[in-house]
Amino acid sequence: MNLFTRVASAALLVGMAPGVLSAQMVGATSVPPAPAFDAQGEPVFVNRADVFEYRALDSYSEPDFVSAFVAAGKLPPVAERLPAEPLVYSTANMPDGAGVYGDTMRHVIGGRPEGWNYIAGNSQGWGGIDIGMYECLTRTGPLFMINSEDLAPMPNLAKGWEWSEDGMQLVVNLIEGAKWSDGDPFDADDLVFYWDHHVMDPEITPLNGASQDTFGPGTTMAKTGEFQVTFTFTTPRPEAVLYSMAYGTFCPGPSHIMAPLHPANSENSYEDYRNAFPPDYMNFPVMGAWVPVEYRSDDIVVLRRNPYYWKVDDTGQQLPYLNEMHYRLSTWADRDVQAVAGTGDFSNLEQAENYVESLRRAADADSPARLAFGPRTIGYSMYMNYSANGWGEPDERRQAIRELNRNADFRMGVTQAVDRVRMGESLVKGPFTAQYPGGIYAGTSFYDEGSTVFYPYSLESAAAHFAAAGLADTDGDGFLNHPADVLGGANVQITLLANTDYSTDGNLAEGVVAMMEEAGIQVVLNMLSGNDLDATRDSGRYDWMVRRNSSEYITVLQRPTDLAPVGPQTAWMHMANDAGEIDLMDFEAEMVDTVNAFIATNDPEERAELMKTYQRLHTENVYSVGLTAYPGALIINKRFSNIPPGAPIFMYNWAEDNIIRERVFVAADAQADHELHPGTLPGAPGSVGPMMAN
Ligand code: BQZ
Ligand code: CA
Repeated sequence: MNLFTRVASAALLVGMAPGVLSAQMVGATSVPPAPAFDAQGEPVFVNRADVFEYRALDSYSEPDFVSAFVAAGKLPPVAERLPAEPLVYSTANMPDGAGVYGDTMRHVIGGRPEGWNYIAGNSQGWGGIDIGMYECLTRTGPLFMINSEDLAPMPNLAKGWEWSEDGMQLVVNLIEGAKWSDGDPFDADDLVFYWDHHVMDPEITPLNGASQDTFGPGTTMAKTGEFQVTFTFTTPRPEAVLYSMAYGTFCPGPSHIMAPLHPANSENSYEDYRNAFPPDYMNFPVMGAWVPVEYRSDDIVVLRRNPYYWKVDDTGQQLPYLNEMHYRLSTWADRDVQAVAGTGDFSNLEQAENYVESLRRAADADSPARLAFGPRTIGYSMYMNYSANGWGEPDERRQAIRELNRNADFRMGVTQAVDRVRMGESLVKGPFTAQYPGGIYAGTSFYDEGSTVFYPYSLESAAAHFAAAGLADTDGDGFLNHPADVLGGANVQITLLANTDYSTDGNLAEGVVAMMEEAGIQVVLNMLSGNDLDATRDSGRYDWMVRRNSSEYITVLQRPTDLAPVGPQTAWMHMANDAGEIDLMDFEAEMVDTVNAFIATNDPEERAELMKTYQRLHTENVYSVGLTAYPGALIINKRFSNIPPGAPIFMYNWAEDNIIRERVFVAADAQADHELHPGTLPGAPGSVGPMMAN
């Protein structure tokens, strides 16, 4: 019996049949309207082909200092370093036209590199470092500026693709003749190594979590040419899968360096392999525009331009324009501070507590940085661990909580104990935050208000639902107890996992603790740093988790497999046990069917209808407890050119992808000498530091 049949509601709302409610219970209402907040700056909408195409140019050029390496015989001429038909960016589509070489973008990040083995699950510390190093088959970050009638993933390492007549196969043609940053050829073998020994290897979870289910249950991939692979699906033409071939889930590694160290080809354990390229292993071969040449622990990662980068502008200049990339290893809050102060160059202003101060500083006429708010796409939810059949070997206490999490009345009590107005105002006052019930965000293309069920804040109703869930404060200490036959009738005690790298996550988690205490539920905080949090989450060692949501609730098309437990290892809050069994609740099974149907269809109307069904299932059953949603702002130093107007900090991907950094430049008269290794290029894989021309 799901929540739906128990909850009476204003019938006008979503046409639900009124259910049975006890006197004190308060039923569903419509979502309170969010305060109006207009994004600053609108994108200039174009078609994908207006941005770039693949073709041969008559001649190519490179920075003068790179020509010195060619003259010294250390590098082949630029034409030989490029593919036959490089990716050619149209300068007409560049906001400030063709760029000039030089200068650096100084990022500040709050994560820390574990190593360069991205496809075996190493984190590089986020903040754009992985986005710039590991390029993927398709690209979706820049889709924020693509006309809706042309909306589909952009080509990238995959220059084109075609569906078989029956739609069961997809032939993907790779760029031909491109090279890794150490000169080794990029080809289909790199994709086979990634797919066979990472996506399909149950012992390995690539960073951003690609598994076979990411590409559709039962999907296979085979090499069908030196620069061609063919996917075979179990349902016809799942075009959404092309989004999964973008950043995060299909960004192959350099198999010539990695395959010999994989457990399949060596005595290495999986742990040895995962850690085979530690952060001080320099010049790790990449397809990205910049290569790591220096690493100082807790200080900085420095990258230099990749001399084999396979993209040019239509005047023939090999990209990138910027010679160097910095990632200062600090905190996320410091990223905001340094960006507005001008000692850093870039920030996604996403911690609402920093808005007022950042706005004040940026409003200054001589502020070094531009600050522009985008759409309300930063949002937080609380997720409950629903796995009650053994995932992560829970002890008796954890098991009791997981069973409570699966109780519809318990979830209803929790969500109605959350005062979302107070939650938002605890971060920042003003028109920023909206009351967010969970699921797809208001204002995004698949959102439907009529399908969104909102349960208003009511401690009285929460208490009634907790009572209906069998909880009572039997020892009178103010906290609800389990029934006598569960844990000896002890107090309910819940651990709440949250990310200590962001003050926002901590503030929201503390808000949950305080509001649950008011409702008589004891919650204990477990604050962990990003890398440790991910490991704890993926091993199931938590009861509840505060999470900043990703693109699945904004664009839906990016990461739809994150919307429901469609596979045994795809939903962080509901994983299968060691036997591979996943104990879905009825409404979860309905959500899974809805998401799979969404992935399997290309019909816009069908997709819209399926997402209405999904949104109703998610919100009426309280699949997650939405907390708050608010707009982010992009802060970029004013010396940079070619920043696309209206670039959101997060939509299909983060702004580090969206602004197309390989096209960004600094005009000659605005260049600052921030380069730490001027005149150098990345050296051989594993060698220390950058290479000099002579
Ligand atoms: C942006 C982003 C670029 C990951 C990360 C970090 C990890 C999560 C998420 C964001 C950081 C910045 O987000 O907060 O503004 O620069 O890196 O990747 O939160 O802990 O696992 O999903 O992207
Ligand atoms: Ca008690």
